Amino acid sequence: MMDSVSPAWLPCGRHRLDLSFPRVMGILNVTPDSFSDGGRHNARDAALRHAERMLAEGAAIIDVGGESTRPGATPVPVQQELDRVVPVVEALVRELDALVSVDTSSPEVMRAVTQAGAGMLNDVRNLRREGALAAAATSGLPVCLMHMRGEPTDMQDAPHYDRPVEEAVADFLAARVAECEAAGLRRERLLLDPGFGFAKTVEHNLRLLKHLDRVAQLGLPLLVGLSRKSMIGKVLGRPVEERLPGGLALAALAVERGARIVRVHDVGPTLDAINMIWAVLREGCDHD
Ligand code: 7PJ
Repeated sequence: MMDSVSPAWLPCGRHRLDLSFPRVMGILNVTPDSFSDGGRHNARDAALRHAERMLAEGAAIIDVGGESTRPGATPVPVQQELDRVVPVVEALVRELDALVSVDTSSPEVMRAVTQAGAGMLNDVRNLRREGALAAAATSGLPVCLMHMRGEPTDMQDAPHYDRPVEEAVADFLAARVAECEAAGLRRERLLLDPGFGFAKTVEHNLRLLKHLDRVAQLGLPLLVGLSRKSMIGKVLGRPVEERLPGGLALAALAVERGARIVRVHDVGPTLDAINMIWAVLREGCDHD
């Protein structure tokens, strides 16, 4: 299972990302409630400082998001998303030389952040928005395709799968990869994400993680986002600020099941957890 991922090096604009071992993607939300310590300039500086801290803790990628995709959230107008995201991407690239991923579904934002020096696109709507496939194809950047049904506004309305969720997710992603390839996106540029918490019940999420190897079998690098999610809250009865231990357990399990990028809020503790797990998984491999 550990060697099913290819290739080891993912070209990401001016950066190359080594995926021969698991990496951490640090979450940088630039929605107004994220760094609400004053005016716009302060918010930008606070975002930069936070990114700097995550990079110092070992994040390989900074994932910038200007649209809340929490269950029930409504989409933001494109101009607002551009105003939030583009200056932060520019600053991260210029001042920190960071490998920046952008969490967006909008083709306008994809084009603008590509210009601004982003190295990866991350779309929770798997390029379903009008024009997104074409924008992603022209960007030349790697793209993370995440499984979600419906929209954040309605995705948690009694999600149901006729087949086991991991089968449904794996088949959906396989079909989406084929559609992306037909639109000119090379397979080598795609990453997959089962979309924990998106159009899924707690039981779906637990089952999906248990059988994550089913999605890993598709042979593309696997990204997972589990950090602070409500499945941890529901199983452990913890509020969002007390979900780190549960999140570390899930991150470690995801890596054991084949994940290569773990998208988290708490970079340092997550790296300790996955590096420790990795040392065990790797044991003996160098001498085989
Ligand atoms: C995910 C994401 C995820 C990917 C969000 C949150 C909600 N992108 N963006 N995977 N989640 N690829 O962080 O709780 O799971 S926003």
